Amino acid sequence: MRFALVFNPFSYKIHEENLRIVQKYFGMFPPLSLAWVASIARQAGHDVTIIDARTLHLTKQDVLKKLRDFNPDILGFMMTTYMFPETLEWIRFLKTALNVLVVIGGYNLRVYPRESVSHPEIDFGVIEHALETVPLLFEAIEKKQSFEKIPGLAYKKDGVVTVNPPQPVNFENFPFPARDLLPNHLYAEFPCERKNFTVMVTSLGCPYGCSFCEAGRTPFNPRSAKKVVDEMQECAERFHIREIDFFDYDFTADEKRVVDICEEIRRRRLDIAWACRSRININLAVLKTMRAAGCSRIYFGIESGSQRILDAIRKNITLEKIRDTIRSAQSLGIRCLGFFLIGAPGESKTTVRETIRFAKALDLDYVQFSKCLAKPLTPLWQQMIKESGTDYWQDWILGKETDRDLPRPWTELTNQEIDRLTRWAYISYYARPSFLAKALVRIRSWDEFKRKITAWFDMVCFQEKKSRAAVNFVAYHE
Ligand code: B12
Repeated sequence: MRFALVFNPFSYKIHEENLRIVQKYFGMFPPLSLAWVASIARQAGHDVTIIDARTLHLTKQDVLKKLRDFNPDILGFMMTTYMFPETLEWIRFLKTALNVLVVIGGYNLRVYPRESVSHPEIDFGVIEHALETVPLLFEAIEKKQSFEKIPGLAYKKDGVVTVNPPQPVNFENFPFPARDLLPNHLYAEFPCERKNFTVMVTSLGCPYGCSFCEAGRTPFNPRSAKKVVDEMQECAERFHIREIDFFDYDFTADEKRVVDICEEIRRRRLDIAWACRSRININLAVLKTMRAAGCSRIYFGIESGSQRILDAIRKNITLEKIRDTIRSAQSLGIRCLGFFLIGAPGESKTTVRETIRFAKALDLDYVQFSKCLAKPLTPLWQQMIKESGTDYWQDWILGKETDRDLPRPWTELTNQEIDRLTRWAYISYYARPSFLAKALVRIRSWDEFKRKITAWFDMVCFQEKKSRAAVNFVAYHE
């Protein structure tokens, strides 16, 4: 089969958890999910291409032209809940022009498999992982066999959506993402210091149960240290990658695995700077090992400066532990970024002020304040459904809802107040002369200076009163 995967550009949404200004400067990231699917299909003997229309700034017409040259039998798209309608619009356009089969996958299929596949332009949906499902699906299409026994597949049988339950997969058995099909030299993230840059995922799931996160209590499914470092080495040798951001929900969940990865990086003398996301419960000895192996930034989920809020969201950490861990990481020269939530259960103006004060006292290199959102599969989503009597996200997937601010029945703050407090949190954090002086001293190149100073001015001086939806939204791109 000839299989073309398309990553379409996406716009800013009102219901997003981040302010528009933050989305704008996030960066350009490789469509990693599609790169996994591509390598899985290729391993099964199919011809595959990926068109990263977002990064290459391609229009629908440009993509159509490229697809006509490739002449696919089947098109593939990744679906998140939030960007579903606009990806569907791309699918509609390309399917009408090419009249080929369409398969979709991605996180949204786990939440709404039936609703996603109910649209007439979708032929197949892969509910969880592509590893077993895609090779079996392509074989069944080629041999004109039944789809009944293919695990993890949603398809239409006599016009009715049928869902075959998925089977668990072992992440260790995945081939490396097909980065050879991507424009690796174009990717970067805001705090990035070296190029080429990429992202990696080395584990699935998260054993913790925070109430705002959809990954809570999903089985932790790690790849071995050897496999992880083999992929890093491939990145360095084949794609000239010198900086990697590990996007795992909690890269440090298994201490022994982290130490093994670090020792293997050092043994192979890989010259790669890397960053990762971690919970706050990580000790000085492990941090030292990470630093020695090239870890330059850690993104910590801190969420709040109020112990009451931390307990309400079931974060299972203390303010004291946060201070301790950040101090340890900083003492080793690791740059620390804190993720914070505004508008969490039980939040008031007072607790937001506590959070801002706490973030400043931690003296973090970067902070991100997100508006707490009822994301699908979270306890907060269940609460929103119970209190509003409808499932906004389900209606959104079915095309019955518009992009709008969602209710937050768990706090006394209004959406307007949450928006204003979030903007204020950023401005009061980043506009401090002490922060600016420290950040300027660390800048290493003219490009980095331009990127950071423009973002700073945008954030502090020109930020809009309320983030607007934007069809022509362009993320910053170096
Ligand atoms: C890397 C990443 C990105 C990258 C690359 C996106 C991409 N297409 O690869 C960037 C930074 C661009 C990105 C952007 C966004 N992302 Co993102 N991203 C991730 C992240 C961290 C890792 C993805 C990954 O590689 N996982 C490992 C692989 C093995 O698993 P997988 O992605 O689930 O893919 C497997 C299956 O889902 C399936 N599959 C996936 N896609 C397809 C497509 C086809 C055709 C088939 C057959 C199968 C298939 O097969 C894959 C291999 O088994 C995940 C979180 C996570 N840890 O998974 C979030 C995640 C997928 N992203 C998420 C979100 C919200 C977004 C954004 C909306 C954020 C924003 N506001 O801008 C955008 C939307 C992008 C879009 N076009 O829709 C959510 C989705 C939640 C939801 N309910 O839909 C997640 C789950 C994070 C989270 N916890 O919130 N993201």
